[in-house]
Amino acid sequence: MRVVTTHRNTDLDGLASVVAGTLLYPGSLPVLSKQINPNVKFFLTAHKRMLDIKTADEIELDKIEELIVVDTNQWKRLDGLGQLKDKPDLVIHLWDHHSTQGNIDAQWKRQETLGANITAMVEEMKERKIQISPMVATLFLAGIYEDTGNMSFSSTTPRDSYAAGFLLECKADLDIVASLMGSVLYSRNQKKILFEMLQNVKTVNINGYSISINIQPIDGHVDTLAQVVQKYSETIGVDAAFGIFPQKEGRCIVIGRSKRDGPDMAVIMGRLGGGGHPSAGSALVKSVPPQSIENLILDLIENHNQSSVRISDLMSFPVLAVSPELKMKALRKQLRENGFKGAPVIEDGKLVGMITRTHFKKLKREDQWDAPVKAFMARNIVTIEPGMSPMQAVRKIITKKVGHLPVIEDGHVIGMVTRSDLMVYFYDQLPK
Ligand SMILES: [Mn+2]
Repeated sequence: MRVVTTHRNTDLDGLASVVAGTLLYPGSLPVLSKQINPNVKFFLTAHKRMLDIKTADEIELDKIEELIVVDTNQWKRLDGLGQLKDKPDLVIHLWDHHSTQGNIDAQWKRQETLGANITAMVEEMKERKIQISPMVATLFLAGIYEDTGNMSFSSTTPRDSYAAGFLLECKADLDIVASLMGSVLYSRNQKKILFEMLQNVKTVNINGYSISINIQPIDGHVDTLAQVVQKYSETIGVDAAFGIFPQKEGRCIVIGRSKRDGPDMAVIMGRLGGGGHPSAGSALVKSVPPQSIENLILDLIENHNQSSVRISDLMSFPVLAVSPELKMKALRKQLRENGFKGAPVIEDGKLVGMITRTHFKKLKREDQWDAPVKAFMARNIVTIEPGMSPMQAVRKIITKKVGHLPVIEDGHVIGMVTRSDLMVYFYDQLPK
């Protein structure tokens, strides 16, 4: 017997990959976990007799000779099939898009870092000219959209987009995809937990990230806590949100969500024994008190060496700092001589304003060039720390409507980042 299966808490990418598995491996039996996400449940209910899917307890495990695992590479994420781990001469094929190493030893595998796992399988079906029906194309497209956040997560690759285009050619129905995406249905239990979490919000600031960790004991079964944490994170608007959910047996479910430039969830959850993607991850932690898990997470964020670019890499320094009493005439000369566009204004070691060449437009009469800098400088100064990310700087520039961000460390201006610096970084070009 040939079985194709995926991870518990099955999402649309997981279901799509299982269905693709049945098409790529003819005669294989699709087996799903009993724990499936509400939108997967919704899809399966709507398409009842079209997909004949079993759970592990409905089949005879010792008859399985070939196992096709999709969208995960970890035994513990398979529901009811873990005992196959030690079955001799079981043939395993693996399709996965997670960047973290797993423990499923496959004879054949295709593991590539993609936005969605189904992307690689769609490519293979296209290559082999396997017919994709509109219904199946719709499910596949929903899988890609869900795992890539409608193509907006930074994990999205060009291949995900090409696969989505191909699925539209196969007549995927965007109305159904949209209703699957929009219909996150919260159960009473989920709402109750979300409500309790929102009543106990605390946030901390680490390395320029706003972080919220919420410990919320749960009793009995709760549908997809990941959706609760997602909603929590969106509602309070932090760079990263964690839910630690202690259960009765001394176990904690830990779920994390991170913005695109936030802390790497794959790394953090990996250290907790779980896994995930840069923006989403989870772990099941046994016999560690929730408070210790919280401290561990804070430690990991604090000490994790960011491999990505930080403001300290982009900023220009040294900066030309000027006194508020400096005459505008002298300032103009100094800026011109040093090739600077602006300068922080410092009084008694304190940053009191910003003066830039754009402020020169405010000067209407010639004698105003004899006035001091403080008469024209901007007083709403928005600063940034050297450890912050370029995207955090962009957000400040947009929301606070400034063009220059003095970089502050230990109360001192150590550099300057401008809108132009950021445009060069993101697009390799200056703004027009
Ligand atoms: Mn996936």
